[in-house]
Amino acid sequence: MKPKYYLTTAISYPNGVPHIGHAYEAMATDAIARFMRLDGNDVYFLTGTDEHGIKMLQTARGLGIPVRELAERNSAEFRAMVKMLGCSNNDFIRTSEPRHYESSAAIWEKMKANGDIYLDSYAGWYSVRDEAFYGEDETVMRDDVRLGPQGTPVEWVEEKSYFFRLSAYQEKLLAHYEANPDFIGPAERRNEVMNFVKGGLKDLSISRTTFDWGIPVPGDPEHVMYVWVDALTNYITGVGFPDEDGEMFRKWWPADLHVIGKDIVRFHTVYWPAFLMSAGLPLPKRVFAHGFLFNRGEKMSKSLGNVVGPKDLVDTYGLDQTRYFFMREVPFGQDGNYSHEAIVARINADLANDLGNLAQRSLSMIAKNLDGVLPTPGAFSEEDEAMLAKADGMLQLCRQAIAGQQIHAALNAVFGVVAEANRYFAAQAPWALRKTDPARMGTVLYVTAEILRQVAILVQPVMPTSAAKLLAILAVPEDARDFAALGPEHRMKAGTQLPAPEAIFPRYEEKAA
Ligand code: ME8
Repeated sequence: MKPKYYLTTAISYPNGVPHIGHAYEAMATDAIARFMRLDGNDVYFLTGTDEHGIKMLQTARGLGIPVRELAERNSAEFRAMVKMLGCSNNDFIRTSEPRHYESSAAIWEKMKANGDIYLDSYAGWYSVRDEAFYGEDETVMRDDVRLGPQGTPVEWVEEKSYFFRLSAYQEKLLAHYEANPDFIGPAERRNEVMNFVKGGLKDLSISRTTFDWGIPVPGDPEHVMYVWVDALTNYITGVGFPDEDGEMFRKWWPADLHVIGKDIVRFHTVYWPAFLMSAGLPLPKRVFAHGFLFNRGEKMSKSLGNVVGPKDLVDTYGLDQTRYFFMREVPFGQDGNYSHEAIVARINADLANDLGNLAQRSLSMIAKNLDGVLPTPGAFSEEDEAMLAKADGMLQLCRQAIAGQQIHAALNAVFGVVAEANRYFAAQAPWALRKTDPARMGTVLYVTAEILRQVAILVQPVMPTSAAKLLAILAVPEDARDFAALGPEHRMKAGTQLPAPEAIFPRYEEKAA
């Protein structure tokens, strides 16, 4: 039986079309999902859209269309985006689906049955952009506008509301963070959350009565649930809740990993675990917050006019190139920048020069000089052994990196070996051995091909299409492309006929003005 691994992205608000931040999270989570699958896990990967709440309603009003239509239209855009990005998600959940209404009502009932929900009235600050309640002490005045901690405007809200007894979970949450040091990553985020919780938790308003775009509160349809109660619940709806005894739920819950952005850490590491504790359900094993992406250092926003759509990037640079750039360039968990220059530099230096040329030069030598037949290596020299050992060592480094969601570190390990292999190839100079020592030339080409094989297997999670092409020209059978095929026991078979090599990673050439 394979171990199971359930991971999710945040579900996006479809109040607009997807932007690079959304694409980034989807690509990264997909890379982790693919890595875990190739490493022998049974993986379930969920993404989707978060369709309720006042933000959606206000946007629809502004556009003069029914909110359902806005949700329909933009949810389809998100679905198309994850497909366009080559994501391997198993499901795409929409919070407007009947299964989710049923699930949200069920978790509400459980929290209520546990004595954690009571009726009162709320008076306080609310940020529509963040869909979040803030304490007055968390807000500041700037130019006559009151702003919340994320810099978004807040408004005064006063209405009848159900509350969740969050205050009762302060000690339990702290105990959970202490006992499970890996629950929140990266470490800075964990510290922030622990300080926030140590500062004291107030009960949380969890229903609204001034609009009706949401899931009705069971038994009191005058109220709709606060959008975050229903949003977070998507993670259990997606695996069959409320059918707790069902195969889906028993197999997949608790989630192994929630991938989210740093702006929604509090919801995922304070509210969500408290709701689950209250409902008597197991907690996710880990929540990892990535950073924000900025276009040349500026925060992306429609008003700044510097939003580049995910599709523009993919059309301009290619899908695998785009995925590679973001995964390699931005340490996962930190903020990052992107620009045309930075993307082109990565494509040309890492992909076209380092990996592409190594493949092209070595495989075309096999094609030209050996009729495309992988040569039988002679005895390995010290340099050969050292090079092969580095290639064999990549999996361990990648596993360590991915265990902590350090996707960039996994790529660094692999591309470090590619750089090493280029130095090896240049130093061994197989082209010079062609006349003087053809057997030695064969050994060098064999070693290089074997390194390419392992590199190609390990870059599949980030560049699935290009890796498949590289594996095809190395004649690696489709059933020998997972991580079980890495390492010395699975070396390439000498005598294999390789197909004609083709260039895998073209250089990016600037279009003439
Ligand atoms: O927060 N760079 O939805 P959302 C990187 N519906 N990541 C970014 C980003 C940027 N510039 N902008 C946004 C929500 N994100 C809720 C989530 S989950 C139960 C409910 C990330 O559409 C953001 O951090 O505003 C979040 O993880 C995701 O995109 C969706 O953001």
